[in-house]
Amino acid sequence: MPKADILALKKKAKELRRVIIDMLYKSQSGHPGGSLSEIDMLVALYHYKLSVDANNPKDSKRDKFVLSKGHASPGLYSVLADKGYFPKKELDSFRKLGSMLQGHPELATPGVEYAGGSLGQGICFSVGLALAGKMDKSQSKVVVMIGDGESQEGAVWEASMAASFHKLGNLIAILDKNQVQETGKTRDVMNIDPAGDKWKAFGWNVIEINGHDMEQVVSALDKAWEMNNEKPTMIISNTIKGKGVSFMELNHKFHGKAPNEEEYRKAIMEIEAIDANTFK
Ligand SMILES: Cc1ncc(C[n+]2csc(CCOP(=O)(O)OP(=O)(O)O)c2C)c(N)n1
Repeated sequence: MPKADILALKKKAKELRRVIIDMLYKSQSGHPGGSLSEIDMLVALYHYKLSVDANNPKDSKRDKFVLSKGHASPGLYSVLADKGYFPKKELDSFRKLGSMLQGHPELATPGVEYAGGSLGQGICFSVGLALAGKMDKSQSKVVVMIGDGESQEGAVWEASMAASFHKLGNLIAILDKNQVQETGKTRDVMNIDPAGDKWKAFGWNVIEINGHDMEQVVSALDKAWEMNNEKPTMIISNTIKGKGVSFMELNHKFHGKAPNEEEYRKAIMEIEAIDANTFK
C-alpha cells in the first residue's frame, strides 16, 4: 500500500479518536479505553480492507464485521458514521433514550452485524456465520474482534476449537490485546498468555502485530485475507487501552467512564497534538 494511503488511514484514526471522546463527553457515559485501543484496526478494516457498501448494507456478498466486545461501540459508531451508514449528527444521541446508538450495538442500526454485549458470544456467532458462508461457497470473510478480558470466557475457546475443526478459512479473529480489562491488568486478573501459542494449539494461523502501527495493521489484514490453508486466522493486535490520551492509557478507571469537563479539554488537546506521521 502506498505511504500516502497509509498516512490517510493514520489521519482518519486521529480524527475518529476525537469523535469518540466527543460522543462520550456529550452523553457522559460509555467506554473510552477499549474504543481508543481498537480504532486504528477499525479504520483499516472499514477504510481499506472490508468489502462493504454503506449504500447497500445488506449486500449478500459483503464481508461481515462482528464487534464481540460490544461495549466498545463508540469506535464502531464513529467509523460507521464516517463511512456514511447513518448521518454523523446521530453520534450526538449516543446512549440517549430512543437513540439508534445504544451502549451496545443493536441490529436496527445500519452497518451493525451483531448485537453485542454479553462477552464471549460474538465469536460463537461468527463461527456460525463463517460456517454458513462456507456451506454457501461464499467468497466473503467474517471478521470478529474480541477483547483480552473477554478471552477469559470459556465459550471463546469452544468457538476457537469449532472454527478449526470445521476448517473455517473464511474466519478472521482480531484480539484487541490492550492489556487491561474492567478491574485491572488482564495478566493480574487472569492471565491469557501465551495467547499466540494457545490459538496456534487450537489450530489457527496466528499473526502478531503492534495494533497502533498502521503499516503493520494493513499488512496483517493483507496476510490474513491471503491465507489459503483452510485454517481460521487470529491477528493478535497488541494495543494500549486508552491509546492517545495519556491519563486514560492502561488506566482501568477509564474502562467505562466518560471524561468530565477538565478531562475532556485535556483529552482533546492531546489528540489534536498527535503527529499522525509518527503515531504507533
Ligand atoms: C458475560 C459478560 N460478563 C461481564 C460483562 C461486563 N463487562 C463489560 S466490559 C468488561 C471487560 C472486558 O474487558 P476486555 O475484553 O479486555 O475489553 P476492553 O479492554 O477491550 O474494553 C466486562 C467484564 C459483560 N459485558 N458480559
